[in-house]
Amino acid sequence: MPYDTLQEFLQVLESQGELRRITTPVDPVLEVAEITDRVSKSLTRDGQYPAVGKAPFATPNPQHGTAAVNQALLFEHVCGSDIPLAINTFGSFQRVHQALGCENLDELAGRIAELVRPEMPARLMDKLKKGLDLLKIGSYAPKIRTSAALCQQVVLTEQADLTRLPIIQCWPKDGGKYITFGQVVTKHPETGARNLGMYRVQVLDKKLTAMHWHKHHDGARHFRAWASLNMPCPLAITLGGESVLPYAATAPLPAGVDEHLFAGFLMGRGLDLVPCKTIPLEVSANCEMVIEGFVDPQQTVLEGPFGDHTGFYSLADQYPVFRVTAITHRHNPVYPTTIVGKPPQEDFYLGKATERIFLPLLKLMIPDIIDYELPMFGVFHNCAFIKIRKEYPYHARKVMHAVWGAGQMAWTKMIVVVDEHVDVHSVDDVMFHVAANVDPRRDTVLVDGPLDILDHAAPALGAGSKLGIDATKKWAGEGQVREWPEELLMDDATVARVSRRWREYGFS
Ligand SMILES: [Mn+2]
Repeated sequence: MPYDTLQEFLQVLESQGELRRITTPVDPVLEVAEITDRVSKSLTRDGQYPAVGKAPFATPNPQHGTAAVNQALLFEHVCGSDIPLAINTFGSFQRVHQALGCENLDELAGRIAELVRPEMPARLMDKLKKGLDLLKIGSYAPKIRTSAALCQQVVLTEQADLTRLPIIQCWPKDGGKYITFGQVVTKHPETGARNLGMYRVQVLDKKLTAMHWHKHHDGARHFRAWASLNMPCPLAITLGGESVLPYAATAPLPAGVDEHLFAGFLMGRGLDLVPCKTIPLEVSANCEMVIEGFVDPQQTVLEGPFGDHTGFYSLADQYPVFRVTAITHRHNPVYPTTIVGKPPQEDFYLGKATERIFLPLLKLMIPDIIDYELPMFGVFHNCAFIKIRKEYPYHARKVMHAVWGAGQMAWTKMIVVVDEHVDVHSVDDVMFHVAANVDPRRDTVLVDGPLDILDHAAPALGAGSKLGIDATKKWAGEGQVREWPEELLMDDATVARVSRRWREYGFS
């Protein structure tokens, strides 16, 4: 089962040897980030790096000395703050499984697939929305309570002061310190639809931050709706809470679906929400800490640069300001945070959770897809490997174009399509078939279209070209004028027999 609070989750991790306490005083500026980066790029206790059951993409950096163990970290003494800091809590497959309360992600994917039944509306995201709407009638809807809440054991209004929190700066050229693991709650002023999204927050002063979000984010939509009424947008940054909340806040749900409902679905019970003290919003009662305030529709401020999950700095730009009206927290709270940068870090595992959990939905949209992999080096949008069972000439090209028309997958800059026998989760196996099976002039496709706005190589913001590589076996109808040789593959019976007798040969 998932955990009710961050601290419960941390206690269990510690009892399993999955959490390390660091008592040495550390600087919130860069030092926490550098320690955490080394730990996230180390082997887990069971020797995995970074993926379960796969050959490693890279090995830990030897110049980092004696390898650390990839564990969650609890920094008990961050200089300038009395509050301990938790990081890397989601930084392995095992810890993500635990936070989401599942044995493996495919099991969860199955539960999502059940939400999307055939009699539902035609468009996929409508199906998911309808399925999630049905949950509201069930027991997964959040319930608003007015009894005393854990996250409001201490209420600070006048004395609210962000500079007392152990907020970190991740990279040398970042614009400043950022809250990086805050689940941001907003509501649409007219529909009342609630949203939970994970957006970075740059701290500017005791009660002032910049509010960063991309135009297509639900939080930004809510803000624009408030701004069009000339009203400040109430907003709460929640930290901690149910162990499923950070994932729920990052999952690509249809607009208009409350992520608290999805979190309830993952928890197996509706979340308890509690009204905020100074703004008209409700937040999870089990949070460690809540920062309440309003986003000002009149004023913007320079936000950034910020070292992003692409491995590059995102440029500074103008964003609205957020004015803090209160900070509430439980007695002895823990402050959760994360870092992003070159993978693998925590966000890699949260992204993998989405890749696996949403595979059944992708298959519904594009039934040709057997499986796919967003390889770690591609940082989500730069590259996708797609496996198909090829049935006709140019089948791979049809699938590329379908992917470039499918929701957020449309932003994928490079697509490699492989045949059914290829291990789509192995970079080596995929690249073997790219190198061997591709005639570059014939088997590559270049198209123009929308791209991830974080793609700095795109000539214009969010727009540029994309590459499709057909690494499948070529057929006569695709311009293959001579015979294609057969690939070396052992027959299934022999593979099974040797596996069965492996120990008999003296191997372990
Ligand atoms: Mn949303």
